[in-house]
Amino acid sequence: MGEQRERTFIMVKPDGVQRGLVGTIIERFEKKGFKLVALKFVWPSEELLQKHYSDLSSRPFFPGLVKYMSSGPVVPMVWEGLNVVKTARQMLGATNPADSQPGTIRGDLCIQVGRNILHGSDSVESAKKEIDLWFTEKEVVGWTPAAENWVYE
Ligand code: IDP
Ligand code: MG
Repeated sequence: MGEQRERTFIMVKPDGVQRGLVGTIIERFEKKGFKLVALKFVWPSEELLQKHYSDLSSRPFFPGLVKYMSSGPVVPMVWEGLNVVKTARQMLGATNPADSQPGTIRGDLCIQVGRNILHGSDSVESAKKEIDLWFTEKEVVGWTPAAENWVYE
């Protein structure tokens, strides 16, 4: 059961919100069988995004990335389930949508790396950091879906 409680941080980026893709993106994770445990709608500050992307601060695209990410509201979420970090990354597709396989979220719904509509944690460790950065402990809700025994054997 403990393995099913792995968590990842997924965020619809400003272009995903502006293009009306919030529902579509949530639906992909819901239909897969993962459990939503936190969600909000916020217009993030540049300061928060600089922290979120601190690993990329030396990259030439960093200023543009922070500007893009702070250009409008985003939808940060926490999803829970067995191997959710790795599986969610596979569901997202490659960072550059030009390389994302058809059938992945990015592969189906976007075209350029600078407008790739959503974020997903790349490891269990970064998921923990990102969840703590975007949510308080109280905002992450533990619950048991009625269908849990039909998703897991
Ligand atoms: P990831 O989002 O798939 O984890 P990262 O390498 O962590 O990819 O990069 C974070 C975000 O920075 C990407 O999702 C994308 O929005 C942006 N990004 C990455 N590489 C480039 C680039 O070469 N040009 C513009 N934006 C980039
Ligand atoms: Mg990343």
